[in-house]
Amino acid sequence: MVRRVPLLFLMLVVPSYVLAIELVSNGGFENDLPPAWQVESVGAATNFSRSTGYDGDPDYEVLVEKGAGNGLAKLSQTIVIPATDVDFSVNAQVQVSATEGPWAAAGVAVNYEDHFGNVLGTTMILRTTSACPWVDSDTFHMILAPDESWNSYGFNLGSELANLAGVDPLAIRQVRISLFGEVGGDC
Ligand SMILES: [Ca+2]
Repeated sequence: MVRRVPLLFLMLVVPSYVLAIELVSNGGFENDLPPAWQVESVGAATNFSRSTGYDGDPDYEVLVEKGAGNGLAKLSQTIVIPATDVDFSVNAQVQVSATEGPWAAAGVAVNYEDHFGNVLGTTMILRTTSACPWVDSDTFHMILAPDESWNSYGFNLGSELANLAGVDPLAIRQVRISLFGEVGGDC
């Protein structure tokens, strides 16, 4: 069972500016992961690697991977946003598999947080195996990656919040962007 999330680059930009301001630090992973990216590992068989070879271009990508056994691999960054009218975009290749019994999920998560860092809601771009118990709610919205190829994903945070009726947009002060692979179900 391997959950892989290679990422080419990740951007959060203020669209109303003539020259978009990129809010993500080291969003192209051209530099070492810390200090901009926080590494979190729970359980066995986690892997975080930078390489130029995960796709065909000469630039770096990052791989976040969680193998067999309950737990998660997560690479995240908290970003203060000036408003919710912010465009989020990411190039990612998301792969999941599981043997009978356990479940797996992998992808990119955006947590909407208040100024204390409390999580008000979450949007995920992800793939899951069939036994994954996660379901949409008024504070949790899943966007399913259509296949396991490199794809570009993106949304405007303000528009996406229409899918999260339980989140007060005016309370959002920061977002935490995570690349994650997670395994559950006691495999
Ligand atoms: Ca490359």
